[in-house]
Amino acid sequence: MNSPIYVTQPVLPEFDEFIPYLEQIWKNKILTNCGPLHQQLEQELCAYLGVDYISLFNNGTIALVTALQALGLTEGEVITTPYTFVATAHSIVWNNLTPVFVDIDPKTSNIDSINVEKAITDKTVAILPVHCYGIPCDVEKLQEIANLHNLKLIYDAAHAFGVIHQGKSLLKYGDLSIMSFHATKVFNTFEGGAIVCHSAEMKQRIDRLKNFGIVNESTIDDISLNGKLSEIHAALGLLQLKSIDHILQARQKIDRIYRSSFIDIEGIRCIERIDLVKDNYSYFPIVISEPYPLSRDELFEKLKLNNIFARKYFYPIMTDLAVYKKYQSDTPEAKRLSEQVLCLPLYPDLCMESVEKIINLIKDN
Ligand code: T4K
Repeated sequence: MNSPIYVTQPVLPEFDEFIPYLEQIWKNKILTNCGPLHQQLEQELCAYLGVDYISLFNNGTIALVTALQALGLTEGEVITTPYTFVATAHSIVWNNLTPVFVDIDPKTSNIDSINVEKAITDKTVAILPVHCYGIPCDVEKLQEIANLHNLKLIYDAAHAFGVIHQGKSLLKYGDLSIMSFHATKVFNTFEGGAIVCHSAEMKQRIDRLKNFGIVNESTIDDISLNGKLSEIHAALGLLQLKSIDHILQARQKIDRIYRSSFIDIEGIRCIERIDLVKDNYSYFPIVISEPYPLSRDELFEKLKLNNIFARKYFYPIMTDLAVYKKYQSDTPEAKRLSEQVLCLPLYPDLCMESVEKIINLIKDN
């Protein structure tokens, strides 16, 4: 039997390249608490991504929780999308805020700004959209709405590493953006994440919040978490950054092959990527509907029988999860998309033979 093909597989640097970093850590015995490798990675990421300030985190979820705290959001409603990974919604509830789920635009899979505007009440304090699959939200319109209603705008940019939109980093929009460097992401540090912000004052606030709220040895200003990224993880990030452009090129090649192969299949829609200066091809979602002869779940099972493990990112929508039932709202577009979507394997080491096998299984019905 062929070996299994998963939705993704992390890229790793050459093992030997990691050893000098380990030697450095073993020699100077600085393992964490924003040491030299952590600082170097923050600087190199700012330069690579074209942003002013980055604060590294141990994962994207804690970065999200901290981002809301950094903006002083302690009560009220946060408008967000039901079509996302649970971490987005969890971060709102962890801050004792109320998530208000509004419907998406099925063309992009992102929150629809018209629905955002309709959902604003006198309790609304922030908007938390997701650049789903790395596809930019309607950033101009969302900023306009946030400005008009005096709301904070935080982007969950967990999928948006390196995306350039209208000539600048997508991470520059909004008050804050959070990233994930999880093993399954375009850029990984095993586990990891970051907040991108736009001022030295905000960076200092976030740096304190991710370190228990410590100001100095005798002053603690906030009741916050430990969100620091260790030196080993930062070292890995420095190495990964060296090959990021090759990683993105390899992803683009597979994205193009899939896209051109499915163009003539009725009932298969590839979610279009906006014409970006730089894309990151972070997922390959297809949307399955009639007259394609199989339902999404049937295609999922067929691929699985052939040892191909596509994923239903993002099914179910948040409001269909028992833990979010009390935040129920009517989001038919998100529900429909979640029942039709399938993310196909996409990662740099996916060989052409496997890509062809996946395409043929989808074509032959
Ligand atoms: N916001 C959004 C919009 C997000 O999508 C996420 C995370 C976050 C926030 C939170 O960021 P983090 O706190 O995670 O930094 C995965 C990831 O765990 C999660 O990071 C990600 N989104 C989500 C979309 O997907 P699972 O449960 O689907 O992962 P898992 O373990 O099933 O992995 C998928 C496939 O990847 C496996 O079948 C095999 C492969 N894999 C996975 C891992 C972990 C490997 O080859 N090696 C590995 O080490 O959640």
